[in-house]
Amino acid sequence: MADYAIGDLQGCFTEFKLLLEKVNFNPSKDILYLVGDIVARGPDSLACLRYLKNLGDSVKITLGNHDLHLIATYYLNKQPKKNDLLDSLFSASDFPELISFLQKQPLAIWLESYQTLICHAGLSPHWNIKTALTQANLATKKYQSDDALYYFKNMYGEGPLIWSDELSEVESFRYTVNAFTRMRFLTPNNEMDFIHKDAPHNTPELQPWFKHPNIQRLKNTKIIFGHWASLLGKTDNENIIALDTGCVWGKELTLLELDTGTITTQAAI
Ligand SMILES: [Mn+2]
Repeated sequence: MADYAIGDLQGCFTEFKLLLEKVNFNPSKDILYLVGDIVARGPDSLACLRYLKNLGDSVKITLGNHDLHLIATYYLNKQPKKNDLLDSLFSASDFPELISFLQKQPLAIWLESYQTLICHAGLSPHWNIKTALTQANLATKKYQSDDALYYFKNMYGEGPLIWSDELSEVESFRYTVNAFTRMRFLTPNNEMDFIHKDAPHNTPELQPWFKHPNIQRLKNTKIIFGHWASLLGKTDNENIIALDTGCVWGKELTLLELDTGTITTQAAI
């Protein structure tokens, strides 16, 4: 019985299967957590989604920006971007079922026994774990509700860039989605920055969200996230675990065994 977390798949199905074989993943006893961005840019997003859906209760996913964008594209009846390589998914006979499977997944997962938060991009430094889970749960219910179309229509846009208890329902939805799925850097005013994607040493004018003092002082809490391939797994904090190591960009796919902290990787093919 083992619990694993794995970084952004982005359609890298071959590497995903090889990595699971390396750790002898057994879906009848093991649990696999995915930090999101299952789809887009890589060669086989369709196979990734079908495989995960068939694993049933042994897989848990926190949605990434690409996953939410896929669901929104479906809801808004739009065509996928060519460079996302999603044409075969959109023409698949089981496309609606795969969208529905993805839509059932939350923005954040709290693992009490590991005192660990799992999410795609990170934890807003304006929130403690309890507030973050409350906001994640509220936003998740909105994109799963009968009003999902309304929320997908209003999901896009960068503001508000800073959290406030005074935000409207739609504003707090957008802030929550952006913080959990798109955040990387913060400005000196603690606003989220959505322009820069490079490694922190190339972006000294901005602060990575996990370097904020409110995050650094979370001593007995771990945060597992993906989304930021240019970190290459480096956060300088053993409790802040970056699992996106850029498989889709020709680097590698990373898997963490939660109990032991053991890292296993599979190079991009
Ligand atoms: Mn992402």
